[in-house]
Amino acid sequence: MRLDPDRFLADLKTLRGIGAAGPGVVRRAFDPADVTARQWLARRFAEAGLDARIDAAGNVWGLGGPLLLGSHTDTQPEGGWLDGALGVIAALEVARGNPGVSVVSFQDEEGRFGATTGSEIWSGALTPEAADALADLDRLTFGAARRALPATGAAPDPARFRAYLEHHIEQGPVLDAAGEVAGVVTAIVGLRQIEAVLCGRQNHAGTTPMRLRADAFRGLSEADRALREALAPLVTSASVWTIGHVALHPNAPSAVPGRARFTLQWRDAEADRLDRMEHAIRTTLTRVAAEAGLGLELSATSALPPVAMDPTLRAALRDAAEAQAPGRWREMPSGALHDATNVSRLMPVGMLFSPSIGGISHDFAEDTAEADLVTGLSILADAVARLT
Ligand code: HGY
Ligand code: MN
Ligand code: MN
Repeated sequence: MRLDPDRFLADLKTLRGIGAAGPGVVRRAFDPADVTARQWLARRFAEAGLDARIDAAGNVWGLGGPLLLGSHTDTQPEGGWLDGALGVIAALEVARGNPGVSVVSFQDEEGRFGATTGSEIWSGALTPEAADALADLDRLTFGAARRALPATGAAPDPARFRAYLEHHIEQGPVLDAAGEVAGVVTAIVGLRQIEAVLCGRQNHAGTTPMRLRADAFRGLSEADRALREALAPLVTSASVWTIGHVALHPNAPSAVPGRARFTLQWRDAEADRLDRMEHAIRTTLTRVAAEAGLGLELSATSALPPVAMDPTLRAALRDAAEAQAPGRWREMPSGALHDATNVSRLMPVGMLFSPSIGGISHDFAEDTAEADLVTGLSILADAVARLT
């Protein structure tokens, strides 16, 4: 297999130009830029001699041999140019001239509608009907959105593949701080998420005395403090939780907020600690709402379990890393979630990281040195050669 680093970097930069926003990218699942990118990908897969198709969930496949490589090409609302894209373009470059490899770009890994929706559907973790009912924060459903990208073929039977490898940026500070160029992933954390609504009483911001207010934002502020207190004895320094989306109603300077809708997401490597965190989260939110005289609506929990990487794939990645970048790599867990979590329901999975400059990701400023991208490609190709 003869890699062409210039072609690899050129493809990455062409993809970067679809939905470009300064140094970053905006390609939300099924938005016009995402549709354009996926249709471009399908053409590139076909030009590479792969059996290219887009399935009903918007996953883009380049079918060849039984070793599946890939990631995703949709982005966060303010996405980096490499999150997901690196793994898909590296997979394409490795697949060129290698009959043992297939390629995929999963849809909605960034969770506009669900959480890693495209690979959840393919892996059987989510039915197409349930997926179609998922809605984004503007209440657009997956079912309505996916009409923008007509299917061109059926999703492949997972039985045709024997393993999955995903090359991804670390999205954290570890490799960059250590001056290392590759991470062989040991495990991917589990993730859980709920949506909550605190319901108070909308009122006039000038005439409503403070003691008479049922202020939903004040409840959220108290909830954030109470959660930190409740979770502190349960967590380790690797546990995380985030209130990443907040929508106040009516969200107006002269109105006491009557409603605060927000998401709460938490992650950890241990399933039982995720359970304990969930219990503390639900009881704390219930208590704070009651004490503040606010109503509370809590959604069901969406969950992705912690997943260990396959030992054989890890060994091939370790050997390849040592061959291509002796002494400049490490084994490490993934604090970010990936499609590999869902694919692990079907087959052995492995992951390779390339460093993120400054550990920045999910931000337009996300970046990696080109030399490190090419080193990652070489390690991926070396591991594939050891596995085929
Ligand atoms: O949120 C994540 O971990 C992934 O980057 N979507
Ligand atoms: Mn990603
Ligand atoms: Mn991401």
